[in-house]
Amino acid sequence: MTASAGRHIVVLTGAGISKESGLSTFRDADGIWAEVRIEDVATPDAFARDPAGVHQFYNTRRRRLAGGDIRPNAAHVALANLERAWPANVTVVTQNIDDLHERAGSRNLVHMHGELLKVRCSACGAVVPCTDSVGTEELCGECGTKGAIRPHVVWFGEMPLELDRIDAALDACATFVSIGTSGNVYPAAGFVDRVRSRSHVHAVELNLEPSEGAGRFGETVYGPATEVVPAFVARLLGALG
Ligand code: BJW
Repeated sequence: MTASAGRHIVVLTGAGISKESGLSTFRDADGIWAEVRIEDVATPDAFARDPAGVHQFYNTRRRRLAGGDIRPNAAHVALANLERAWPANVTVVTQNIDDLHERAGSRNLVHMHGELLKVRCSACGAVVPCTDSVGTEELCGECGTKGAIRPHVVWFGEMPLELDRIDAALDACATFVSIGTSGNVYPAAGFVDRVRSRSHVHAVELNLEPSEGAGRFGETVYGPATEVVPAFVARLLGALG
């Protein structure tokens, strides 16, 4: 089965889609988890134990993302074009905390693991833009609390964001496309099972190599995102006639 006009599409993206923009993945041999331990930087306990160390980890990545050398690639652009041209909803659900989808032009976008270019106050919940380093003594501009500013990201053990919106999009889609994710992290890794429970949904994996859940997809295409994603989008839009 292939996607047809008038039917909603959900695209789940992971770190692999931003790899060719110069951002590291997590679980590849040269990935982030080969350099730092999850327990040291990506859990609430890590932040409670060593806020300065966790801030440093995100400050470095934030400054690089905001620095101007990292740009959306052909895969991000292709998805933005799909959203503009497809005659039904295209929802991009990204696990990535970079802003490359929005910079490419995607608008119907969910950042389920948060955003690197924002910080949040643990005291009042305010979420504010941030392109620079953050320290442990930072004052919240909204409530004035000192030392409660944290990265606006979802760590292990925390609830991903906008799950209701994601659930609604998954329940309404006719096509589910998973791009550049290893399928290791839940709940995102379970989205394919959720859509497959509706037998008419076409599930597609576009990745450099088969993911953990590759056998659960009805169609798989392997190669770099900058090649396979534009080709897949061209095929979808070409079928519109
Ligand atoms: C290319 C490419 C190219 C490379 N082109 N492709 C036991 C069983 C089941 C679940 C759990 C469990 N114990 C704990 C859990 C839950 C836990 C979890 O899943 N743990 C697993 C490790 C087992 N999950 C959570 O805690 C989540 N919250 C949660 O579950 O809440 C409770 C809940 C209950 C009920 C309903 C819903 C929720 C929170 C997870 C938070 C993840 N956070 C991170 C860090 C974010 C901030 C930061 O960036 O620092 O998110 S971890 C990290 O992994 C990051 C990513 O978004 C996430 C996924 O990684 P991704 O994107 O898949 O990257 P990689 O590196 O793994 O894969 C890259 C892929 O790209 C590879 O396949 C490459 O081949 C490919 N590739 N180059 C195309 N050029």
